[in-house]
Amino acid sequence: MTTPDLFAPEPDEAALMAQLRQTLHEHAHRYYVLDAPTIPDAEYDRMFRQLQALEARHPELITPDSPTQRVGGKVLDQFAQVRHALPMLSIRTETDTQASGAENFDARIRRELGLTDVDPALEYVAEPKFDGLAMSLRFEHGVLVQAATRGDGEVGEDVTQNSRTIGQIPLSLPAGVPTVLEVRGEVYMRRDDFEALNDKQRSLGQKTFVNPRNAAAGAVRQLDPAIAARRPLSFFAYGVGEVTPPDAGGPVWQTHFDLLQTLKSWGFPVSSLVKIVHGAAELVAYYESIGQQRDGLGFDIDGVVYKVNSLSLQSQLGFVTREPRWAVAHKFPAQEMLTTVLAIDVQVGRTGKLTPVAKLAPVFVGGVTVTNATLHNEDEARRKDVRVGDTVIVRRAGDVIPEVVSVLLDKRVDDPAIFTMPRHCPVCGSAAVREEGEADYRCTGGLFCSAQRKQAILHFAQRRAVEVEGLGDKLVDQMVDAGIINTLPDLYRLGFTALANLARMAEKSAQNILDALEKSKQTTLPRFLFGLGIRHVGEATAKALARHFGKLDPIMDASEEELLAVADVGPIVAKSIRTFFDQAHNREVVEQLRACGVNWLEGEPAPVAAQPLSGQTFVLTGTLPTLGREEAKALIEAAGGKVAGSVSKKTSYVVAGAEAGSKLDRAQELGVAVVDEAGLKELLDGGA
Ligand code: D41
Repeated sequence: MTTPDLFAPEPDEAALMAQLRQTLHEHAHRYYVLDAPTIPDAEYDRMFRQLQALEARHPELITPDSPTQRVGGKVLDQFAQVRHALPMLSIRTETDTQASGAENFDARIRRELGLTDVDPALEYVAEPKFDGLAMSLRFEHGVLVQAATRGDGEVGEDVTQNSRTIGQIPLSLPAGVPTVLEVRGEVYMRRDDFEALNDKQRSLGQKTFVNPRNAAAGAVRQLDPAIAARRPLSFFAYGVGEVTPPDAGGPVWQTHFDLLQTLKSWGFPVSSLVKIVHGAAELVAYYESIGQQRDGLGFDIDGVVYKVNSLSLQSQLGFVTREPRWAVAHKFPAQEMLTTVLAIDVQVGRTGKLTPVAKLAPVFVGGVTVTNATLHNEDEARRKDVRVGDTVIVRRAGDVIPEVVSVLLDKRVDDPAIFTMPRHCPVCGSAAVREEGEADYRCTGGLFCSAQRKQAILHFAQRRAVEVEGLGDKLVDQMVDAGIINTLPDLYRLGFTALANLARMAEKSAQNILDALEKSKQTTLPRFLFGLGIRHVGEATAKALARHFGKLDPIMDASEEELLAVADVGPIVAKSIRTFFDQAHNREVVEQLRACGVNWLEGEPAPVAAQPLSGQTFVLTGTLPTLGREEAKALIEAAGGKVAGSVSKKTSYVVAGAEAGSKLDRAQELGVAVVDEAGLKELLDGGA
């Protein structure tokens, strides 16, 4: 790719404009589709402005595929209707959300093709079912001329202007493509883009969107293209409509998979999760595998789609009433369900934060049974106006905690009371206060509040802290309620009799708890620090503190300035650590824990100089030959590196082992370096 020299005398401005369009188009593709830009944004902007300036001088030379046309045109009062050249078919749904539901499809296809058990397995393409809205993009002579929503399949809405604002949709295609090409696919919004959009809406005091699909649909159907342009949308291609090959005959696809690969080569985003599979067993395996990856994908899918790969078999199978016989959508358990609110409780967290929680009639959503959904805080509960008895939509998508998205107001009966936040802690009765500028109410009871005490103990005993195996919330409730534990050190003063005397506590279990407590005494400094539950000190910060100071006492005595010298510690965290250790009772807890025998290996303060992996981020995928996952993570962190859960442009290395999954595909897509265990060890030794 060459950058045109804009300062050389250029008599033919039309040619220069064409060249700029082409260059900008290639960089936009690298940026939006491949996620691998090769020029700085500023350089792109410079060329973009240059083209804009030329177009201002020669409006007659503006082409519909010019990248300047992405930023939106005039505000519409309504969308024009468009008749699809070929109807947009709908897709038959297999609603059985068991993986074995896939067998029904294979059995039906084999029956319809007259195959018997002795015939070989059929070849299918399996795709994720993106949860967005279907769109048809019409290109004539390689230029995007029309985009339409699906509508009723025959007639949709003309959303051409808005589609041009979607960076992932090419405005023009390489030479040699069919003279007419309709590409069909799904417009969707990534979860991170959705969260960011909602955060922005909230901060502007505007209404938030219920889910990424609604936000995407709203953006596509936004009459003001300038607003549409500010909504971050993405696109995946999954099929074609009308295709008129150029005179030479052009590409003729034999299979659906070929078709998708060709679309990809022309610049359309095609998901790397699309796979060729054979027979029922592999369909089932695909359903299960995508189901497991679902939460971590970064965007919502509501199932998978199976398609017969061979186009000739597809035409042999044909369709019934607008549904092809050769494809089926196999749904996953829904991520949104209706249920009713039985009560609204207020829970007290470890730091005293009061959280309103809707107690729900049990409902199966996103693959689990949900009985609680957070209402976040008072403002959020009021905004959604959730009341006892209401019928609500609950959503559980990704790894996020279940949430009430909205109330079906027309299903509300009587006039239930509006939710108000209690002014006293529901557990200890201390005053609950909401500080100026904060969204949360907090119980002021501190460790006087048994809820906070219980949470503090659970936090300390959890696997990621000192780990007391078998000490769960039921047992902690019992111990605190029975008064045998008040503070953390009390844990290590428990006698066998006190434990065994608890209701439903067998002698064997009591001994197991004592053994687990004994074992937990031998810990590490980061685990201990994290376990103390200092506000804003999570695992990563605890590790950074331990690495920086080596020992506990200097941390307890460090000034805010000294704390600020630790990587990742900002003013809020520094202040919180200082405040914690300024409280005599907190220092007392630490001393008593040490006196009870809780210990760790103290180290030397880390040299400030660079560690081999400082500033680098790793993503682990698959099974490494000798190192366990936790081990690899610990080694990387000890060398100053970070371990992240998902691959992005910022990832330095993906460490791949056997059966590496989509993270490896993603790394390859983004051009992120991939190393194996041996490669990782070299890096750890400083051989980067
Ligand atoms: O991801 C999707 N939502 C998706 C939708 C997909 N991966 N493939 C699809 N394939 C088709 C056929 C088989 C008709 C070409 C579809 C849809 N249709 C579809 N989406 C909305 C209506 C139909």
